[in-house]
Amino acid sequence: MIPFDQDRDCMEAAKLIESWDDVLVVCHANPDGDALGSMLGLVRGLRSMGKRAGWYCADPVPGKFAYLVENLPELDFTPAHVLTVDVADQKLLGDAWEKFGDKIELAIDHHGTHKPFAPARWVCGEYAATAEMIWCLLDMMGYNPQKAHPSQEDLKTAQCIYTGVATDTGCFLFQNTTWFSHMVAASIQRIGVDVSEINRGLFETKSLAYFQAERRMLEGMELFGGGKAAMALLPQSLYAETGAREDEVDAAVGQLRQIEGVLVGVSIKEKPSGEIKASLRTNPPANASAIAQRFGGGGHAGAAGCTLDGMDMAQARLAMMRACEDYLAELEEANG
Ligand SMILES: [Mn+2]
Repeated sequence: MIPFDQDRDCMEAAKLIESWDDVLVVCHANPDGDALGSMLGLVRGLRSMGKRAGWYCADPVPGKFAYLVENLPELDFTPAHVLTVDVADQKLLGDAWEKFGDKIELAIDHHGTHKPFAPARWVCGEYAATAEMIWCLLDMMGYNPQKAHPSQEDLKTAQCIYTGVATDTGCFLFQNTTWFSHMVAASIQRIGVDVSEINRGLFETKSLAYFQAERRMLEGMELFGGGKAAMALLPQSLYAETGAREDEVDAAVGQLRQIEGVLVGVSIKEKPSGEIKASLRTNPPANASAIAQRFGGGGHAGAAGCTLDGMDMAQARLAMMRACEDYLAELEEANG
């Protein structure tokens, strides 16, 4: 079942967790589908195996992911062991770092840019989603939902894992999608999870306010770098004036690289705190993470992000344009 010669790391992680009880699983702040799906899928799996397990995220679960957390209580015990899932850097933990940082024993993560903060780690950049690793881990620990009559709870666990894989692969469209992503999805569909219903909720249904925000975003979009890069600005006023939800608008950055000839799509977002964040989505051979790293950020080849410290929107726009143009020029040089 383990696809990337990681049997040992997976087994070590499984052994460690098997020896634990009263386990707390933590994901990163501002959680996405993979963070929540990995965390809640693991918690559900551990509970099915008779362990006391709870979860913590520094930020609330977005409404569109509410089904993942159904029937799962908030943390109602004092954890003895803590592990993190999908967390590439302790900075991303939010207040979970102050609350549980000294108790973290294990990190499971699929970010190639992972900055070690836990004493034990299973980190592998080959997996499209951390949820794929959790599916392997549960399998390794003897949790087998692929039985003939899965319980409602088994189906819920599988829904969590599917959500993680589907969101991090852009519904199996992104370049990070592997045969193993499809295999995990296939095994989940086989036990009876209605994936088309999940897909509709995650990828198709959008609020009317979102379409209004999208129209404004596209109106203000700029092409640069000889047509190889596209940028959109997402000021707080965009959310305030259209009523669109941040998580819906944030995902729109993916559209920029759909423009023919565009290798780098980037959005510059103003957070409520005034902090400026950039999200990058690239097509090969461009590497989003390589650009984000110039600003101390990181991520994956196709999707990455960074914070533009001490800049306002206008400064961030210029700095990011310059970084993208420099990067594209270097890329052109390297590829002849
Ligand atoms: Mn992830």
